Amino acid sequence: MANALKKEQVTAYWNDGYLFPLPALSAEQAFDYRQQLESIESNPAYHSLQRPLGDYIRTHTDVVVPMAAELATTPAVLDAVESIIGPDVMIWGADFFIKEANSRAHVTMHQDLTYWGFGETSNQVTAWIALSPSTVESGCVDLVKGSHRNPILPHTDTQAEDNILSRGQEVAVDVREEDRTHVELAPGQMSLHHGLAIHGSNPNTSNDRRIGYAIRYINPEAQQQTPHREYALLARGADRSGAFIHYAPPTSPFSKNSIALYEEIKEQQSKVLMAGLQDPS
Ligand SMILES: O=C(O)CCC(=O)C(=O)O
Repeated sequence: MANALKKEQVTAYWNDGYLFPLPALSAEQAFDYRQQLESIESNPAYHSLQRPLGDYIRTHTDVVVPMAAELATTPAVLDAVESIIGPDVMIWGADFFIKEANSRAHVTMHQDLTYWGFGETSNQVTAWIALSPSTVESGCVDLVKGSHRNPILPHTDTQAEDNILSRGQEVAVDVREEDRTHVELAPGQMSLHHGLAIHGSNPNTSNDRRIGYAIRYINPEAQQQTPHREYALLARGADRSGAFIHYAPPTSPFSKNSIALYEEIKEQQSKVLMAGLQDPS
């Protein structure tokens, strides 16, 4: 494994709940993926799909867009992920977090595992790959060191307009400014974070878009605690759990079959992701 983590890096991940910066792509590859993404965004043919294009870009993009599945199965990324969760690696989610230049879009501080239905497991890790400069100015991800040692903490649903999260969830604890580690990344670099690590991000005050691709990797030991069906793309190794329905990467953008699969996955996952949604009023 050319990009396997060193022992000290693995130790740092488990101590801090995150690790960065790590190499994922060359700057040229990152630029090429950005261009592929932006050509999809600007293609009029993809603006009359069943859902607004932004929905497909925001979550489970690997189900409907070949370049998103290719990026999520990049060997250098999987090598680092394998160092954390072992040789059997599945993709459970793959989400673009895009903040337009000089926009108010932000992400409130939260723990990912709160609404995933897997409990407080360490059989997961998120790789966040930068496709544009991710800096304090552009609203990089901020993580709280050691916060992954917490259980799942209470969250409130803000559903605020400029919050990119599905329900605007926010952890109900005060996070001091000095406790935020700014995860600055150059295009092609990535960070890894644990699903219990508290994190969020501020608005983008730069003149460029901030584009990050967050891939949720799990291993077959991750056990869904609610009765809905779970889907995953097997990226490496094997899954003998029998608990997941495996899907293949798409071969063309937004094919009829991949859109149907997308709807099925969204319907099943929304049963847990949106469970107990609070009315903010
Ligand atoms: O991209 C961001 O600003 C937030 C990302 C995030 O919340 C995540 O990867 O879980």
